[in-house]
Amino acid sequence: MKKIALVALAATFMFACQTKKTEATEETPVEEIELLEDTPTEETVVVEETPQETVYQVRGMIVDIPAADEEGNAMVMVSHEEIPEVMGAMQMAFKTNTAFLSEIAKDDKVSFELVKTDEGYTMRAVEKLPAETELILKK
Ligand SMILES: [Cu+2]
Repeated sequence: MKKIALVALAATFMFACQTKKTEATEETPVEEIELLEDTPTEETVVVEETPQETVYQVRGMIVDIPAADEEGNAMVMVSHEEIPEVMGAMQMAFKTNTAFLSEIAKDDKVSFELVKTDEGYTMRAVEKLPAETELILKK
């Protein structure tokens, strides 16, 4: 009786080992396939999430910097030069993050990137121009 029990135990053990081996062999190619499939999917998502934007380099003068909201954004009033094929010289407000305007004040002459997306215009990369810079603004 003891011998039979041992053989049965050994058989169970061997079966268990075989099962594990089989599982391990099956798991490896599955993981590889998932990795291969993940890479192009992530790349596709990044391309889809990139917003369509057109960037114009614009010069103007800061007219007013109102208080920013909780995210640091504000509608900054700017008197800007003509933007060829977009709009003439005028005074208008652009949404921007005022965290980047630490060295910019009212009446400063600036150069900035005007970003046009489906959601409208935003202003970024604002740089102060020398005070003597001559701008062609709407009077
Ligand atoms: Cu405008």
